[in-house]
Amino acid sequence: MRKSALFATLWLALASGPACADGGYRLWLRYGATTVPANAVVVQGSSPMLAAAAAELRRGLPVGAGPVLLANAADPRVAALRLPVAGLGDEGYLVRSVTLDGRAVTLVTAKDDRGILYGSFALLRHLDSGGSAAMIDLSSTPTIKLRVLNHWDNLDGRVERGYAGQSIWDWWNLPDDRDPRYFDYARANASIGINGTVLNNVNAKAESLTPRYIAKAAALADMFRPYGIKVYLSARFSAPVELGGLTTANPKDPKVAAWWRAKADEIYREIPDFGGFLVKANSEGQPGPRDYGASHADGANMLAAAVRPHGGIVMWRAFVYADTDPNDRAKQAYDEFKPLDGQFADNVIVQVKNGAIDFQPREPFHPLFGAMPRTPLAIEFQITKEYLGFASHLAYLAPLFSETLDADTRGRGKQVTVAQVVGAHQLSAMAGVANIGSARDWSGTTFNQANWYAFGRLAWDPTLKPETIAREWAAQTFGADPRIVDPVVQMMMKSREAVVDYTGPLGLAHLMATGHHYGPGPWVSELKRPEWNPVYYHRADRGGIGFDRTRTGSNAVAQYSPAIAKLYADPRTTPEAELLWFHHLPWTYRMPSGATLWDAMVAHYDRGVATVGELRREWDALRPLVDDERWTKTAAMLATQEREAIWWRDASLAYWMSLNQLPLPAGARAPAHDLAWYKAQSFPDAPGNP
Ligand code: GCV
Repeated sequence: MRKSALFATLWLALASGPACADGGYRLWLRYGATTVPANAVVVQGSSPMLAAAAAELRRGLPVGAGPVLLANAADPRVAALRLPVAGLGDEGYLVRSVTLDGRAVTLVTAKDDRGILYGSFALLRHLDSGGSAAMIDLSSTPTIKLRVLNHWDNLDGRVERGYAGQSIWDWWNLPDDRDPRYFDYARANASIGINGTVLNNVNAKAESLTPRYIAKAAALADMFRPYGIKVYLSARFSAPVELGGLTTANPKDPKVAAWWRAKADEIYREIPDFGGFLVKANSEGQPGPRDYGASHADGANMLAAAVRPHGGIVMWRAFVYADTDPNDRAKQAYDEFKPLDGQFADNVIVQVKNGAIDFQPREPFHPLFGAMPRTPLAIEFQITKEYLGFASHLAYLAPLFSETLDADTRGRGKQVTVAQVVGAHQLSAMAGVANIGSARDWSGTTFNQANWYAFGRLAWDPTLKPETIAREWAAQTFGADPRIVDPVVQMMMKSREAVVDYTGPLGLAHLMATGHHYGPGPWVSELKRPEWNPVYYHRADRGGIGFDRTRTGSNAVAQYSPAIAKLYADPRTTPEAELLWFHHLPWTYRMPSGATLWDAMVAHYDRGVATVGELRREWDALRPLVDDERWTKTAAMLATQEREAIWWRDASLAYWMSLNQLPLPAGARAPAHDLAWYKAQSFPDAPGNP
């Protein structure tokens, strides 16, 4: 057997079978116990980042592997090989099997140290997902510049919409306690190309900008730096009043601007490569420039001026809506931001959620994508599953992410995808609301780790296919054995659609219970702000269901390009999956299948529940191939999911039937309880509440 084939076989054997238990702590970086000798990895040059890359290879390369050479593309020996490195951009890498001085070597090269770091992880990913050790040829450059996690972590340790324990930042004991977990966090993020992290909640406390907290953030920044990860902070707009004793936070007041400049200088003295600020302003009670009659651009530009001398940026969120605005909530961000196109400083990026409401299991892409050509737009996804079953439902989110990234913003014939809009500017970013917490397995269960992984991989390359990502994640997480990888990928690929089916099919959205957003509450109608009530979104009554966003309704369709607006204006050309997002239709409306809308809805609810039953059976069959700890926890999670999928279906159907007075289609099971029973369920202690 050739050395390379022997090496691959040995690697597969070590990586397959029930891997030793660690409660999921090692994520997808589950290297074997034996490390290669130090001289199996040779580094040309020296820097903390190169040292981190080499250490990772020594930790992760399979026994017998090597030699691996890490060297800059400008190194004379590398240059002499005349490799195709000219096209590599910042952070891009080339990993090649080459012959150097008569010896076979795996070369990891790039134009910068970051590229070498990412190339090293790419090599490990390749080998760990069953790739051959012979004739390696990997090359990639990221298309999105800033690939950033947003932690909604509060300074008291709670995580808003976090379902995996407390915050991983032990704020109290920082900066002294440099928990090794921070180092593993950095490794995991670097392995998927994430290069920034916002440490604190967008519902920010001004205290995070005090010297005490800046020192804590600086300690984290020191640990993350060798892994290419910059630290950012969410900034509370009223901090000049709360911390600086000023009487105003008006962005047009020179004293306010001076306060922020001094604050930025102070931060950069402690964290020289500080990334900048993330701001949630005039949204859900947060302060902002609108409090002073100034625009979002005025507010963002004032902060941008403060960080500009240091090379920092401002990520300014477009997630704004107000109960004082009688317009459709889905239209409000566009109405507020579109007129500001071209008015933002060039170190501001406007951060837009994937859809116009709020991280629902399915939303059409946000109409701002494609509508602000002169402004860099970051896309924000939620990795934590506030509306998709918290940590206890299996919902693989790459299909959701890709659905938005691949959406055409122009309409037939002139395709410009959301991903292309996001990547169109020098400053480009993708943000993901983290699902990371103090839980031993970081994300609540093993399958939730896949969403963190998928976010990073898609931020690096938005054209990657969800199935490809699932396959590489499954192989690294469970071993590159097709007996487990194939069924796991199959489970993942149908999981998100199942959640859509049992929570809100055919374009329904925002049907969850109050506050914690856990479980069904489509009947909720008594909350103070109209747009906090599910009835606002589904508008169901005796006659029909759905939100009319066409010309006869809110006309939100007009915010899309003319070709897309035309498609959405007609229920016959609206994608079935988004039907009730755009149209209010009679329960008896005939679907293309010939079924009535009501019968089709019931079929979706039933399909969702049935799919979760399949997931359980498929996981049961994998018991011999997964270590007990991870298998048992996932089995328990799937049992919860099945019970709750039935709850969602039954509660929703009981409520719809109370309105439409229609019988269930033949063969459909009646809800287990009456509507009053479902309405009486209460979970004030559900996790993740702010
Ligand atoms: C951080 C939703 C969530 C809030 C979150 C908000 C946001 O409304 O429920 O918890 O606040 O989005 O994205 O700012």
